[in-house]
This record gives sequence, structure tokens and C-alpha cells, in this order.
Amino acid sequence: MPLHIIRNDITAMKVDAIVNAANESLLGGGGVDGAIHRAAGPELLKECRTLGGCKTGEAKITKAYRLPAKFVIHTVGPVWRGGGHGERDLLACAYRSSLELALANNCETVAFPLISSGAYGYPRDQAFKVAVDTIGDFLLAHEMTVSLVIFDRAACAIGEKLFADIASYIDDRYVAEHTDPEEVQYRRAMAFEAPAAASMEKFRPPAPCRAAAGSLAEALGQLDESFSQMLLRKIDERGMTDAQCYKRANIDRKLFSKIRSDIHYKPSKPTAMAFAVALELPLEEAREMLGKAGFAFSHASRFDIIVEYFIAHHNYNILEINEALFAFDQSLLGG
Ligand code: AR6
Repeated sequence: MPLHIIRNDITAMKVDAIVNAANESLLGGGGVDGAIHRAAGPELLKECRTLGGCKTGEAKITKAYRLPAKFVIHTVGPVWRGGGHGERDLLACAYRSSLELALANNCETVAFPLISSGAYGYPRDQAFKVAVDTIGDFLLAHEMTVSLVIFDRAACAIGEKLFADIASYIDDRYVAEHTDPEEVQYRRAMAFEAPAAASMEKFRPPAPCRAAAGSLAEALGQLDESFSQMLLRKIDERGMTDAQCYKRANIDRKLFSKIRSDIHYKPSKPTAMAFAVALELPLEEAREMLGKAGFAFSHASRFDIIVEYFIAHHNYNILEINEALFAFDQSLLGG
């Protein structure tokens, strides 16, 4: 089930549980903790007083009172002390404990802030990575929808090198596509001038088009393999289970069932791309799969170029792709 990365105020999230980045006393504080207590009202603090605090890396649950969520899961992330004091493990523990507690309380939708990345000083790009990796691992084994709620975009700057590589990949392609070589300019000019003077012959459809028009029924009877058929074939060829595939694609089980049961299902472009990534298709096959859904990688779209960058580099980790898309202010793949 999917991981969403969104920009929002976590107190506004209508989910089964929101997670609070608290301190060991559980008696409130600043940052997201302060915002949650203010929005939930004083009864939250009253219940927190009965919990006896919480160790770093662990989690406790309360009701959510005036918040739109049902529960608040309070967890405590580590204070950053340079990275050599088990901070990463403790932070991963904080996410895992919270997710397990959510599971034990039948929560299907959970929203996290970027734990430790504020007052506790954990470098934001690293905190973001731990969050995405830990939640991503958990979701491979459990059915739950998790939102990582980011307050400010700077919080998830991906590594500088990756950022620079993607930026130049975008530049190269974007520029190539938008450079107007002389011959293209000439052709465009002709197209604008042509109609009055041109003979109708000039506007006859190309041969393959005419052939198809001549025998439409025949052409329709010989439809190519559809998107859904190609998807299911590729899943089988790779010896994957359906669940492995839709999880790797960061796609909801219900959406997958729809695609599975309707051979003419037309997915959105991000969904088609997400499956190409989940199946680890080489670029040519990814293009073919996209084509089945009526799409193509466009070099006029940063979104497309970024996904293409990852496929071309054989990096099929959808969470990393989504980190990059988010860092470049694009919508995400899958869920
Ligand atoms: N919604 C979502 N994210 C938010 C919100 C909000 N309303 N407000 C802040 N953030 P922090 P920590 C982001 O400092 O580093 C408290 O005093 C914020 O931009 O809240 O784990 C506790 O009592 C940042 O990225 O938590 C502890 O003493 C992230 O939430 C201590 O701070 C976490 O920042 C915990 O420090």
C-alpha cells in the first residue's frame, strides 16, 4: 500500500492516526508537538499525564480529542549528536514502533511528521531518507496507507550529487527538445503558409492511416495486447506475485484489482510509469508499456524526464524516485 509524501499541517489530517514528534516526558513542547496539543485541546495533555513518559525510539497511543484523526501516536525521536550515537537506528525505531502501534490499533491510514528534524536537529535530508526507507520497508509487509507530512519543501532535499545529476539530465533533454533547429523552424513556417496554396494531395493522410481507415472493423479485430494484458504477462514472466508488483509500484490494492479485471483499463500516466518501474523494465520496454496506455515519455515534462532518468540508470526504487520528484516539485508516482 502506498506512501504519500505531502505538504500539509499534520493537525489537519483526517486519518486514523497522526504521529506526534514528542519528548520523553510526553507533556507537550514546541514544534509539531505544540501544534498537536493546541489543536487537540487540554484533554490530550490530561491523558498524556497518565502514560508515564516514553523512551526514545518507542511509542504510545492516545485518543485525538478535537483533532480530525482518531488517535495520536506519540513517539520520541533521537536528538542529533553528530550521527555517531545510534541516531539512525533510534529514528528508524521511532517510525517502526509507531507503525506497529498503529497496526495493533487497526489503523489503516497514518500520517507522520518528519520526526527529529526540527528542535532535535537531525539533518533534514537524512531524516527524510530514514523516514522513507523505514516506512517503505514496513509497507512491503503490511497493508496500510501512510502519509509523510512535510511542513516545508527544503526538508527533503535529496543528496546534492543526485540532485545535480538529475538537474543536468533535465537540462540536456529539456534543452534538446526546446531548441528549434532551422529545419524545424522552416517546416513550421511552411505549415502555416501552406493551406491556401497547397493541393489537397498534400493533406492526404499517410499510407498506414488510410489502410486502417479502409478496414476499421478489421483493425479493431486485431487490437494489440492491452496495458493490462502486458502488465499481467510481465508479472508472470518475472515470477512476481501481484502484491509484490503493486507494492513496488506504490499502488493501492483496489486500483490493481480494477486493472486486473478490466483488460481495457486505461491507467493514468503516473500509474503506468509506476508499473514500468515496479517491473524494472528497461527503457525501451517502459516506453512500450506507456504506449499501451496511450502515453509517451515527453521531454517537455520534468516529471517524465526525472522518471526516465531513473529508468535509464536502472534505479527502480520507487521511493527514491518519489523523493527526487518531490524535491523537484513534481507530483509522485503511484499512490
Ligand atoms: N505539521 C507538520 N509538520 C510540522 C508541524 C505541523 N503542524 N509543525 C512543525 N512541523 P519538531 P523534533 C515539522 O521540532 O525535531 C518539541 O518541542 C517541522 O518543520 O516539532 O522531533 C517536542 O516536545 C520539523 O520538520 O520535532 C520535543 O521536545 C518536524 O515537524 C522536540 O520538539 C519536527 O520538528 C522534538 O523535536
